[in-house]
Amino acid sequence: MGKSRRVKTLPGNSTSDGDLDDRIDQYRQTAQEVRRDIIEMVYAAQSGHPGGSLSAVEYLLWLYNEELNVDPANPSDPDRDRLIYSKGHACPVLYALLARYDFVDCDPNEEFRRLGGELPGHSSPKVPGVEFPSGSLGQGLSYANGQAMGADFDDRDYDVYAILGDGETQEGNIWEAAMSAGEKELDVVAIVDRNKKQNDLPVAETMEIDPLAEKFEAFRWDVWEVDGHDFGEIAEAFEEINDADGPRLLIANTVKGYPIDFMEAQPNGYHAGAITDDELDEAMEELGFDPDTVEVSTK
Ligand SMILES: Cc1ncc(C[n+]2csc(CCOP(=O)(O)OP(=O)(O)O)c2C)c(N)n1
Ligand SMILES: [Mg+2]
Repeated sequence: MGKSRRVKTLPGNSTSDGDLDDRIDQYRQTAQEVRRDIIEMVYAAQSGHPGGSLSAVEYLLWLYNEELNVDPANPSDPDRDRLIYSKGHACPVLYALLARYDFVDCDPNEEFRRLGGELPGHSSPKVPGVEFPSGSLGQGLSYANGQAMGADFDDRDYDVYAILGDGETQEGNIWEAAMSAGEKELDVVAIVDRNKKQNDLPVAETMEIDPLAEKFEAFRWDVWEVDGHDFGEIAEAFEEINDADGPRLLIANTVKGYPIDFMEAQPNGYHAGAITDDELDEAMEELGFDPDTVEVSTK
């Protein structure tokens, strides 16, 4: 595993110095802003995937601020760490972060899901800072394995992270990749967003994936499990993850649609859809923003 642990100081509102508690306070505030950005983006486009974006905010903020060695001025640097975002339908969160940290300079509220727009509805590497063309679920872990093998072939010292949906782990390709990463002891860190819901229904009612930890352990992975909305738990897990080698899985227990009540209440955690005017106001209030100060219009 590479020794690069901290992001280069990212522009915008990145934090990576100072006391851990202070950093976590800052991340908590930033998380609310990122959630506002997600809701605005999906409202403006009148389509998109807010539920699985809202569940992914904390661990992605942690990666960008604490782990990833990436540089918006040189997003194709061959030595950059690789973030393979495999659940690419839930890309509003990724775009919100890439805009915040200056990888993209367009206005996501104008470009997301527009015909010919800069930010396609599933994350695409044509967007600076996006590594992997997603949309067809199940492929990101294999791609991450390839990147980890590439680091060895090219004698490079970058780290590889893969973000998977929990419903996504129903895909057969995930298990082929899990098996080969274990057998070849590949340096891959995977995070499963265990929000327990997928596109229509809860995961358990579609096809249960538990016991997830034991399944990965059987393929020789080391596994950590945290509350995926708790920066303190994420920080502790990464202290150990960073000291380990080989394939490592972080199960991030999250809530799909968090923390917006009407989204969480849906059987699919508001997987996808067009946010109405009333829902926009309600979501902003729940996030602590005055709806009257939100300036966003639909296309
Ligand atoms: C191969 C493939 N099959 C089906 C779909 C349709 N699909 C889009 S999102 C989704 C559910 C994903 O659920 P999960 O992985 O749990 O993601 P999250 O809850 O984080 O949104 C499905 C089945 C797809 N994109 N790709
Ligand atoms: Mg899910």
